Amino acid sequence: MSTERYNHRDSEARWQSIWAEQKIFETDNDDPRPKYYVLEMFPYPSGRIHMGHVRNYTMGDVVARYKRAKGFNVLHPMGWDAFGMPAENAAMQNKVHPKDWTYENIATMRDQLKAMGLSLDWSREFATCDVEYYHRQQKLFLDFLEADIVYRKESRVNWDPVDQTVLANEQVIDGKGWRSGALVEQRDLTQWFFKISDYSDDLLEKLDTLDDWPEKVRLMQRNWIGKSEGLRINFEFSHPAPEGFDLIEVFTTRPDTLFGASFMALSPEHPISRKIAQNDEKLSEFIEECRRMGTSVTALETAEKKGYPTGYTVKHPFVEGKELPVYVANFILMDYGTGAIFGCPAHDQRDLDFARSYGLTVTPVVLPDDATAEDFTIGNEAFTGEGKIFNSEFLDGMSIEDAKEAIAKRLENETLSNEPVGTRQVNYRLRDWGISRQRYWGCPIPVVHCDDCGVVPVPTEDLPVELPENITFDMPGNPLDRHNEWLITPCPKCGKESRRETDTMDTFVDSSWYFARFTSPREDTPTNPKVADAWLPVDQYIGGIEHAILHLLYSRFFARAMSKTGHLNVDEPFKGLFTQGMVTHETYKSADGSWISPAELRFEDVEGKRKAFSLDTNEEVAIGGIEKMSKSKRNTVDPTDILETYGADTARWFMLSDTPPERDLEWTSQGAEGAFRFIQRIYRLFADFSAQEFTGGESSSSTKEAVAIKKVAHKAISLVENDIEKLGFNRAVARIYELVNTLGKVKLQADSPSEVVSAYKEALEILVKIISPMTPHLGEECGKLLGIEGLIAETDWPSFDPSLLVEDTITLPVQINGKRRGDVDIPADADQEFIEATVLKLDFVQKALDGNSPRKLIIVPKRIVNVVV
Ligand code: ANZ
Ligand code: ZN
Repeated sequence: MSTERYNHRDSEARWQSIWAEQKIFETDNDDPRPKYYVLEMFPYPSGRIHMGHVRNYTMGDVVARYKRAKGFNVLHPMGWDAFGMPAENAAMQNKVHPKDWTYENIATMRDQLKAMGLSLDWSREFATCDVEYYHRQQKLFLDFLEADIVYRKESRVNWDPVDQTVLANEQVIDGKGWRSGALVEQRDLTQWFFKISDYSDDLLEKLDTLDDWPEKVRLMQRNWIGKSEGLRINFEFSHPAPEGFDLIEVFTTRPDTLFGASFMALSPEHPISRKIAQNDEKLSEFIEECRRMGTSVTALETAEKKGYPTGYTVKHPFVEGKELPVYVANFILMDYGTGAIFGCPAHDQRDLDFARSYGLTVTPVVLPDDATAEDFTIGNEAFTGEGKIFNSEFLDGMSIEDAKEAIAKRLENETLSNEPVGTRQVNYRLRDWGISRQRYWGCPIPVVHCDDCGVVPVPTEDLPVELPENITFDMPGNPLDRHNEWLITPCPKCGKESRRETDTMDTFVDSSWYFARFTSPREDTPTNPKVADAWLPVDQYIGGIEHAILHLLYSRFFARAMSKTGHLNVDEPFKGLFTQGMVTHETYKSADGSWISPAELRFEDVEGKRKAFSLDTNEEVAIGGIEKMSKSKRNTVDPTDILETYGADTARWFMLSDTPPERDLEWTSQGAEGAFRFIQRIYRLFADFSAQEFTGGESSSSTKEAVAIKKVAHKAISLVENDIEKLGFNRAVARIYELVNTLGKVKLQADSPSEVVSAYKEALEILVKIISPMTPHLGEECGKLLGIEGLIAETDWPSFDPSLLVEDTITLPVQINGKRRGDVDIPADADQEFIEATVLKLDFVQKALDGNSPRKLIIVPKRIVNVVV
């Protein structure tokens, strides 16, 4: 028998170049077969791929190869999300041009991905920093501008004084810049915005149609969009009122608590606050202090609730003579609702914290069902649950819902200064998307600023506005601002000297439409709408949960905006979404507390316990918890090392084995070795078979044996197919183990019956096809051993014979007087008489009968047998 080992080093590179030469993964847009678009979130070219990429792309590749084998025209492209700050940081630190840094990283990572044997259409590859790509993105921007989906407005921004850039709220952590760690300041800047809020309702409603998305992600998006239905209520100032203002308008989702109101609060940026501050220096100072604190949601939630009493009061709309003091408070946002609230401390935690600090009344107006009006008090926790309204005149006894409706009805019909007192309003938390970034390495916004004409779009025929290459990073700030040669340009309208916009676009813009560009990546226009519509939506999108909110929401918005401007005709870009778990690894810590990488350790069993020792000092090192692979904890494993030591198929196989794909997967070297051995085992099945000569024997049991082999193999097809369709890769792997184990037990010899030999060969032909999506190089190699013509990567998925899937025996539980005592195996087609006779012969039944005949014998076909004695 052959003892030849599978040599992944030779095999993998060889098959990769054959696939590439024959261009078998290049996809033709005109192919008439049904389409299937599978996409993994494209990587940021940070330098090298990590194990998370390996897991992500392996999953996508299994789907792509499987769907191809199932007869689909599969689109499976790859590209690079290549703009962004790390390239600029590298430029500043290492004096390398962001462009060179980026393209060098891309070259390295492309080679790494190619070594994984992914069935990608590399002919469609692009990077978002390619001029050809951002040229078309600029065209989209201009079309959005014309369609009124883009606008400029002055807005308060989080300003990172070190990185000299605007930060999104999510990039401000504890008041500091997420990257620089510098204390964030507030600035007013004129910024470009996409009107995503126009689509709030649609983005929310269509979530219900995305059945192939994880519910978790849909929920996160729902919360992010944050629809709330409420009431705007006008309160009238008592006299005196601030000059020019008679009313304060608030937005509330709890008008039912109106009788529990004990104060009013205005945002520091509210026009009334500013008006009052004109004559109140202390208030001015307070407003200034709030401004420094920042507007990020987290900053507001964690900061102490602070307020400034303006001295003004407003009248309660229902209670004669009741006046509510007006505060300016740091926890009221200007860009939500109306920037003003009425506070009801008993039923809102922030209001309660505020009321306790400022000694304001706390009157409960919702009574929990298990409390009595006499005993119910509010301590340090607001009551936000269900109950009946009390202490509220005409609302008393109502449910919260009914009270909301009653208040809305009353206030809608009253007026103050010719305005309705109450107006129903739906509010969304979702804000317009500020896309301006004061950075060099991004897509330039294609407009110029002319003193005479104002903002003038760059004409389409003058696109692209290319990034200048001769820039320097020796000063902080945006190099575009000081690049006069690039900056100064004639106004497209009047020809006068004007200045280019120096803001570039948020990199989330780049990743919001790349999936559409892949459908015709070399087109002069952003898309070829016909082609894009034929491919979209992406059938299966795979990526990390960290993109569950922004990236997916922005892409969904882009699909709508691109549809409105004629570039597409779909709303939802991703039909199926799958978010894979992370890759984790043990951590190791030396005595001095520093993290140690697994590559610097050797492991040994000491008295039955696994211990780690430093290769360097031989000292024992503590084995710590299993955590997400990260550079800081030094528990990463370099995919290149793995690919070299074990090969791509082993890495792929391990990534798919054991752990359900949505869960975190722990990478262990034992696991990798196990996968490696399994690959060898599969190879040996094929090598041994192909090395053997068969002389064609016969035996009486050969038909039975042959059918048994066929059954296991055909069942494996059906199960693996079903598992891959559901992305249950770990289950598919388990089925393949079973098949391989069964085949391993069949010992073929030269004179083995021909029937058995051919059944075995058929099983191997099946095996080679069902392992190939997961271990494609091994598949090709084994296919060759079997003498299969052509490439397995181009072979159809095997079809199973349904008659072979029928179970021939079934197991029935047997009860004695209603208690289960054992089982009986009977042929699936056995009749009542046969079952009765078989059951009565069972040992435990005979014992229970003790020589008597049963009083009754009940057979529920295919379910259960009960013997009554
Ligand atoms: C009175 C009230 C009583 C409220 C009560 C809540 C509980 P959502 O659901 O997120 O829309 N609010 C309104 N505008 C605000 C702003 N600009 N800054 C900070 N808070 C604001 O939340 C709506 C509730 O948040 C509103 O309902 C308002 O407080 C507050 F027992 O009004 B409520
Ligand atoms: Zn002009």
